[in-house]
This record gives sequence, structure tokens and C-alpha cells, in this order.
Amino acid sequence: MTRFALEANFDGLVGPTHNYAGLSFGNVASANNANRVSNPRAAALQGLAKMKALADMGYAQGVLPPQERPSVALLRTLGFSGDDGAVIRAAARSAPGLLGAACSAASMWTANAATVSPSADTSDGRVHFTAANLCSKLHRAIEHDTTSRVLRAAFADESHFAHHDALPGWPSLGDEGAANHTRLCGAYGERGVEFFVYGRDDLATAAAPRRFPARQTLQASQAIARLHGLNEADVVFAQQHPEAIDAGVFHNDVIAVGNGNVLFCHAQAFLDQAAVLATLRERLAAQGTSLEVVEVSAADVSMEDTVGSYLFNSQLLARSRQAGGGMRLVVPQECRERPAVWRYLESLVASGGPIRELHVFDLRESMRNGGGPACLRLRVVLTDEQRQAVHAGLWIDDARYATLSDWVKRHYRDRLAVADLADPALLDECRTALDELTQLLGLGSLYPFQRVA
Ligand code: SUG
Repeated sequence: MTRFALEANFDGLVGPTHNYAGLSFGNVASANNANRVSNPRAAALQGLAKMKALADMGYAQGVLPPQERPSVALLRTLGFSGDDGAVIRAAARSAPGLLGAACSAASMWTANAATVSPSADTSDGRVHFTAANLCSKLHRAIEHDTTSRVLRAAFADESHFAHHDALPGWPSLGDEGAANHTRLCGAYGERGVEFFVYGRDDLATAAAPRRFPARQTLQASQAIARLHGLNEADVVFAQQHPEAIDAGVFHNDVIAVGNGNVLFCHAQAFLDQAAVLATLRERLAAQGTSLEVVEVSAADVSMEDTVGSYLFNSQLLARSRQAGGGMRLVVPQECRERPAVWRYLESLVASGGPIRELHVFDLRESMRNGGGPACLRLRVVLTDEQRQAVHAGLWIDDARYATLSDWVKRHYRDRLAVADLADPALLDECRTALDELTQLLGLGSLYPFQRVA
């Protein structure tokens, strides 16, 4: 049955420990900015400004809270003991890298929180969520427990929403969530094609990257398609180009973005790209929809500019009929700073194709860790009824934007060096801030520290 549905974006609120510890091998920005001084307050306000701008454009915009950091629980698992302050000080002394992992604010990139299948695609007619295990990086592998709790609190009504725990955190089942998943469709409320892009097939000796790790496996993508009850004919699996991974494209959303019937991608995004695009076209055609591909050649935008500008980590957003239809593209300001990319974008909107409008945002703090506009949001297609069932405190409107901005200004530091992670006061600051946040958002006791006496 076809029902009206829309695409909502849930952005991650940047947490108070946002820092540059250089934790993500294979993520060029994270490596290049290692040991820089961060500004958590500016990072959170930049993210909120994007949320507010999208809400003002008429999109359904939600927010997801950050996680408790430093994760003293991780450090205790790894053998540090004593009171919380002693644990942090001991880790800072003997294992600063582990302390960095325990302090990462990486849950802000909610495109990695989960894979989401809209109810029009699933066998039981519910929206399905699988939290991502993120097992290829220690600082990210510790996210999924809290992520699951957050998602279950946000989308609690079991008659509309089904939640799956993260897949086991084994290398063969590496899963990075929606960053490697795109849904293409005619109308949001109709059946669509779910496109899963993996970095490596763990059961085959196929082409694989040589320099940087492939984080997502085919086996993980296939498991999620099964768990979500997707129809086989409406699912496409494709391998990311290994050379793209080796150039720094650690997630597919650094080189491709799709929405509705439009796919915007670089010409070297997928292995056997022509065949992949033909399959997508065919599957969508079987649903009565014709795919529009905007494919960018290496001559127009090099792989280096792709990774340096995050051109494809843009948000591709449907414009209303009153606005003239087609799509708008939300890009990071780094796109304007690279002449070839900006030239390309200007010609793109002038070309009469599906992408008609550009919006440029300053997301510098997140970008320095390799997270652009698309990394910061989790897309959830919702019918009217489902939208009503989402936890109301999470929607961004003028009042919530003002409340959250004020909360950030009161609780966040405006500079954080890697050496500052050793300061146990940061844990207290984070807990105080999060305790207030759960009240502001009406989320109850979400974090482990709120559950102990
Ligand atoms: O997993 N960066 C994140 C960036 C995630 C971007 N998300 C998407 N492409 N959807 C990562 O590599 C850097 C953290 C540090 O180095 O401290 C980091 O985790």
C-alpha cells in the first residue's frame, strides 16, 4: 500500500569532548589534523546551525544526543582500576592512545549509527533499524550499546519501529551503518531499491584495498538486508572501488549520495561501475521509476579533490513542488575552497539537471575529523503516523534550537588539546551537561552514569 511519507534527518549533536586524536587510519582528515586543538563549542554550534537551517527550509529535522565520554567503562574493561579519576589519570600516563579512543565524540556522525529501512520496503511493514557495530575502529566500536538505547528511546513504538542489535563485532561482519547504504525510490512512501555498498567480501579473494582498511563487509550488508525483511529483487549489493578506499574514501558516502530517483557519484565510486548503475536502473525501472545518475568524471573532479572537499558527502534534499522540484545540495565550505570543485558545482546547477540549488555550510570542526554534512545525519523515511510516534523532544524547531544552543554555550569548552583529555574534570563536565540534556530532551535516564546510585 502506498502512503505519504517524508524523509527526516536526525543529526548527531557534537559532544563536549570533540577532539583531534587522529584515531581513524584511512580517514585522511583525521590523520592530517591529529593533535590540533579543537573547539567543541564551535563544533556543536556549527552542527546546530545546519539543523536549524534545514528545519527552516521545511525539512523534518531531529537531533540525537551525544554519548558519555570519556568512556570509563572502556578503560575499566582494559584493566584500569580505582575511582574514575584514577582510571583516567592512569590511562593518560600509560596508554594515551586508549584514552583518546575513550574520549572520542565520534557518535556525532549519525550516518554511522545504524542502517534504516523504511516500512514500505520491509516484510512486516515497520521501519527497521540495525545499530552499526563499527568494529573496525576501537573508538567507534564502543558506540553501539548507547546508540541502540538512543534509537529505542527515539523510535519506541513497536507497532511502527523494529530494532535489531548490532551484528557481532567480528572483522567478517564489519558494519558502518547508513554511510554505506542508499535508498532510491520514486516516492518515499512507495517501495524502493536499497543499495548496499561494501568494501570487501570476507568469503572471497576479490580485489581489495592495499593501503587502507575496507570497513564494511558484504556479509554484514547481506545480514542487514535479511534482518530487515527486504525483498531480494529490491536490493542491490556493490563493491566500493578499492582504489577509492586507498585514496581515503573510507565510507561510500564520501564518494556517492542518492535520494529519490537521483544518484550523484564519482565515476570511480564502485567496482564495475557501469554494471552497477545498469542494475540499479533496471531494479528501479521494475518499480516504474527511472534513475537519474549524475556521474562526475575524474577529469572534472579528481579523487584528491573528492576526498579533500567532501563534494559527495553532501546532503541531497528534495525540493518541494512550489520551489520548482528537483534537488538541492548541502555542501561543506571546503567545496568552495577548491577551485575545480566549485567550478564543477556552478556548472552543475546551471546544467538543467536534477540538482538545482546549492547551500554551503561551515562545518569545519567536524570536517577536520573527516565528517561532512552527510556524515552528521541519519535519514529516516517516515509516514505521518510514524512521525507522530517519534519522541517529540527530538524535533528541532526555533525553541529547541535556542535551548540547545544555550546549553552548549553553558557547558562546552572552546578549546581542547589532546593533553586536556587527561583532565578528570572533563568527565564531570560531560556528565553534568548530559544529565541536563536528557531532561531538556525529555529522554529520561539514558546513560549508564544516570542509572547508578
Ligand atoms: O569514522 N572520524 C570518523 C568520521 C566518520 C564520518 N562518517 C561518514 N563518512 N559517514 C570515522 O573515521 C575521527 C576521530 C578522531 O580521529 O579522533 C573519526 O572517527
